[in-house]
Amino acid sequence: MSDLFQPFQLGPITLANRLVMAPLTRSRAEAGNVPGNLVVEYYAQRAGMGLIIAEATQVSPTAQGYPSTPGLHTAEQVAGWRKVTEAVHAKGGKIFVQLWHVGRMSHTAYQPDGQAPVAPSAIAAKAKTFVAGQGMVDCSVPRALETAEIAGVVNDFRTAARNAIEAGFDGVEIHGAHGYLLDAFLRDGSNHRTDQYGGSIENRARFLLEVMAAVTTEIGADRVGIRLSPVSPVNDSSESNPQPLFEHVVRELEKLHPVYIHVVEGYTGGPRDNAPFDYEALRRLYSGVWMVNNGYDKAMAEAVVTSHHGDLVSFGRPAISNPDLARRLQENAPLNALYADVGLYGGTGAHGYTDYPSLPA
Ligand code: 8OZ
Repeated sequence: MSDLFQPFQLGPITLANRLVMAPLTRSRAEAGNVPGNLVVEYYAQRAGMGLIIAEATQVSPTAQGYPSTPGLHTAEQVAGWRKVTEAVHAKGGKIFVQLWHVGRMSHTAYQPDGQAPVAPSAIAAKAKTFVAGQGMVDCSVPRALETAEIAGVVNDFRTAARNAIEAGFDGVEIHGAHGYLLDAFLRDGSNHRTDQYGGSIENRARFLLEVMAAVTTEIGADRVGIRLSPVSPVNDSSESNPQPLFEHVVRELEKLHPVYIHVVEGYTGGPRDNAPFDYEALRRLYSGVWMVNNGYDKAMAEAVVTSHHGDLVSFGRPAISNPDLARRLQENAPLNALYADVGLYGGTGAHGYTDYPSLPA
């Protein structure tokens, strides 16, 4: 049996195996962006994964950009998530939550008082989101965060991380990928600032590193991970020179030492070789746990763990369609395909969410 199905020590917690459910936006939160019983059932069904990373969860009201995404900034949201973590723990699973601020990947319809979303610079993402009653719409033109406002956003991440621990999560993953606020600050395509948060690589990385410093101080570095997507162009992300940028980020993360770094290799949900990038060079800069993602199957996962190019492997779409993915991989059982009639994010009910079959016991 390969190491893939052996226990793995992640900081203070022991994972049953090295298989991770990637964070996946599913838009099933109820009124007040509170996760309800359907969300409890969905995550409990998937507790056989060594680690679940619950879907991107907003740290504040301005952090939202899509319908029915959950939050961790109200007491009701904390109470809703507590039911999720209790159900996963009761089945022997472990669960982190991904904390995000969408930045410019938003629309005035989601913002308090219909204000403009916030971003490093007032440059609209050439991307779309979904607004009820309007369908797919262009992201709104954002306004640039004032320098003096940044500490407040850092504090929102700190508070949400504290709330996550209160809700019973084993830890948090900071969303530093996919063109959302922290990633948009990293990249020269979206960050045209002239203050200490723009210009040089050091300046563009400052906000993300301040968030990581605040959150690791608040709940302990061994309960904090981070996700990066060095060359993924999703959500209109662009960067003229990603290799030195991400090498700087990882070198600085080595000092803060979060419990893992989670890297999306290539184009999220698409080709792994869309742009040249030396992931091994990044990995060599980090002495902690390295989690890899994007298009892995069992053979690729075994190879990456055996060769020590990765410690943990996260799965997205297969974890949606297979509640018992870890068992199926271990037993070489066939995997369910995604249902053709429901989108990945669409729908409000159980279909395409909690109604994928498990193997008989
Ligand atoms: C797809 C739709 C909405 C959000 C990401 C959180 O890309 C997301 C997301 C993906 O990280």
